[in-house]
Amino acid sequence: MMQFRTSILRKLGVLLSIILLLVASFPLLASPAAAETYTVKMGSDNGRLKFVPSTLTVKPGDTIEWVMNKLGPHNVVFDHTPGEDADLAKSLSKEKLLFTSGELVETTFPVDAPSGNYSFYCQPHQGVLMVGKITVE
Ligand SMILES: [Cu+2]
Repeated sequence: MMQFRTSILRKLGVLLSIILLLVASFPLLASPAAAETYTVKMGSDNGRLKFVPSTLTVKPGDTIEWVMNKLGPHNVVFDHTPGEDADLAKSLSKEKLLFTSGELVETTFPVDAPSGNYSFYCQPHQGVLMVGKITVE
């Protein structure tokens, strides 16, 4: 009987160790994959032709959600990337014009996106400086 109890206790101990190990290692496993999503409003709440925020710092793999807010139509055209990579600029751009409040498009920075500054503008409102900058860390 005593031996039986000891064996059960030992098994419980092993089980607890495994559970603790899994729980403790979970944040380590989860954090590298955790990409952020940021929201940028197109047209400010107070009726200005601006991106809000107009500057943002992100990491490769992060996503920008461009939300049509006010005074459309708006779109997003990237004109400069680190190293002036025209193909990358094109792939980040969302040239479709958004007219309806609440409409959204997304740009995801590739996991191998070079660090540095990326600039963009809204085509219909480039003349009134509806522009912005994203820094990839
Ligand atoms: Cu615009």
